[in-house]
Amino acid sequence: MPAKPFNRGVVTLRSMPFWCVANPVGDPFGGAVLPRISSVETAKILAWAGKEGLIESTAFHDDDLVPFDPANPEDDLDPNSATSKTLAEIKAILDDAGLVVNTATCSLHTMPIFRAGGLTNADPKIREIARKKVQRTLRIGAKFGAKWYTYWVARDGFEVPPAVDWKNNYKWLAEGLNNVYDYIKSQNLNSYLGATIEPKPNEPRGQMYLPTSGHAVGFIYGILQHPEFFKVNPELLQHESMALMNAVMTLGYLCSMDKLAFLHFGSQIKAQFDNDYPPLVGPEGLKETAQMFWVLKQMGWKGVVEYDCHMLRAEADPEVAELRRKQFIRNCTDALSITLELADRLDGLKTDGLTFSQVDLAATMAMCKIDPAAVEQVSLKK
Ligand code: XLS
Ligand code: MG
Repeated sequence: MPAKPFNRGVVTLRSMPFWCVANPVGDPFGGAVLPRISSVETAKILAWAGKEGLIESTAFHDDDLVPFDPANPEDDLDPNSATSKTLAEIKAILDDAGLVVNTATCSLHTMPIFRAGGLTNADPKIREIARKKVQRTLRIGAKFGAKWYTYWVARDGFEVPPAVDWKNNYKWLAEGLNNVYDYIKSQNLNSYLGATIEPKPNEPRGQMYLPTSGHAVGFIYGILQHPEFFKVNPELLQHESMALMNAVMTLGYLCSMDKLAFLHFGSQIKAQFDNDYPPLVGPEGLKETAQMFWVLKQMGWKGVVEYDCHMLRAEADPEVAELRRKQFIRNCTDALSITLELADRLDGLKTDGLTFSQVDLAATMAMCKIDPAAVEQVSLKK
């Protein structure tokens, strides 16, 4: 039962990843609030959302679906393995709901062996395990028809600059990503349109090697063997807001470079840790979020919006965990609809002869559907 594409404004598909729905919402100061659910149970909630018309797509880390054993990195090639059986069960659930897979990403952050990095780990044995884990993720993604492979910087970063092998760390990273290209091509994993880099300034490491979209684009053109194959998936507002940057600029820049693959979408208080609030939730960012979708329309971009966030820990209730998980998906989708409506209201904004401040006020009135005549009457009364 293939779902109808969303195709509203710049958004072709709405994607909800496994990890966002399954998230038991712990934080560094307190443990998980919600009960953990299996990958099959998560797939069922996603299938529900697909049938409700809330999403058309999903995404996963390899570990979100099946565990990885470094001693048996090719278990997915054995059709009788527990891994293959679980993957087949999940695929049947997603197919029945018509959900397509936007991106597959390899978790190089959860297992303690990757604590000092995955693709850039100074230990060649760990880099080799990471390489095999990435290849297995690529095969798993291909089984689901994934369109992209995503490399999120994860633990490829540092806390102690003099302890970093600066002559080699970016070479190792390039080797890891060149391997993604070579493996996709050599194995004919033809569902992939390309691979993406997801930058982030910090967290979980003190500093990350590709902190911003600008760093990612520079890295793609500067060192990768196949720059045409790699794009960027920024996470906005979160990742660039953590470093006090503006999401509208990031999108304008990535579109101008033809390097915007898809969006990770959520909300963020500027300069804080990675809040991962659902879109439009939280005390700030309304204008910036609406303007993000306005600029995408100006730039003629169309593509997938993938939520990458989680419910607020404060509202997670273990007594009604499934209900909260479903409400979370609905909230994200409602927030996207609200955002698209707000962005549409900025269409045709007249800026000629206005100062920058007047443009901002006019945009705010248009976005909030405030009649300029009513505002004038109020100010004249004073
Ligand atoms: C973390 C990232 C992560 C990636 C996928 O901050 O957003 O969730 O999107 O590994
Ligand atoms: Mg993300």
